[in-house]
Amino acid sequence: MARLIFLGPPGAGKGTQAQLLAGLLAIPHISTGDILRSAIAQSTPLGQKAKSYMEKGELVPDELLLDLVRDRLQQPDAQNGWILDGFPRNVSQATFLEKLLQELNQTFDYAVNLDVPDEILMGRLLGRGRHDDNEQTVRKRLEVYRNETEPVIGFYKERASLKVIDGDRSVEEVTQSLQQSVAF
Ligand code: B4P
Repeated sequence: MARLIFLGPPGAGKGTQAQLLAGLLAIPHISTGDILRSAIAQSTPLGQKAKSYMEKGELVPDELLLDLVRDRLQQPDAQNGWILDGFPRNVSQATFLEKLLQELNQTFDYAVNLDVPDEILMGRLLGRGRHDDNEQTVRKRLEVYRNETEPVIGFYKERASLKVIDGDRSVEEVTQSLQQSVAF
């Protein structure tokens, strides 16, 4: 059983690695970004509220995500492990998650920071071609990451549960390193 939180800047490969590792460990990959994109595609009330924030490269307001994460972690398939990808995105979400896990009587193994230099991130995101991957939005997402998400790394460092993985390697090498360091 593994319970892992994936951190890292946009384009670090959180989604790529979380999906691969979740498949290998047969646990759910819970990506708040994927959940929001699917809500937008289906034009649900959540999607309608999230759309403009995501298009601008801003974080979606916390209140749209907290109940969603609470519900998802209580689903039967999440009782034997999970990989949380893209949540928490700020210290207030991290504090919420800490309390939620206490409530659910769950602990997590590691918060994993995938470390990749900015110039590489830019190239990856602009090469991916997703709707929110134009240059202006990507710059905004990197700025939001520095201001709001980077402090989350300190949050987990203080709790001695942070693992830093060099994400500036091939997809296979990063997966191998994750298997050795956090999922065995
Ligand atoms: P996310 O969906 O989380 O996406 P991301 O951070 O941009 O990308 P990720 O790091 O997963 O990169 P990927 O593996 O795809 O967030 C999107 C938006 O959703 C946010 O801006 C925000 O608005 C909103 N949101 C989500 N969660 C939220 C929350 N909790 N609170 C508020 N708002 C929230 O990789 C990127 C590219 O690199 C791909 O093309 C991939 O193929 C390539 N790549 C990956 N690994 C590689 C490697 N090792 N070498 C070369 N290329 C690689």
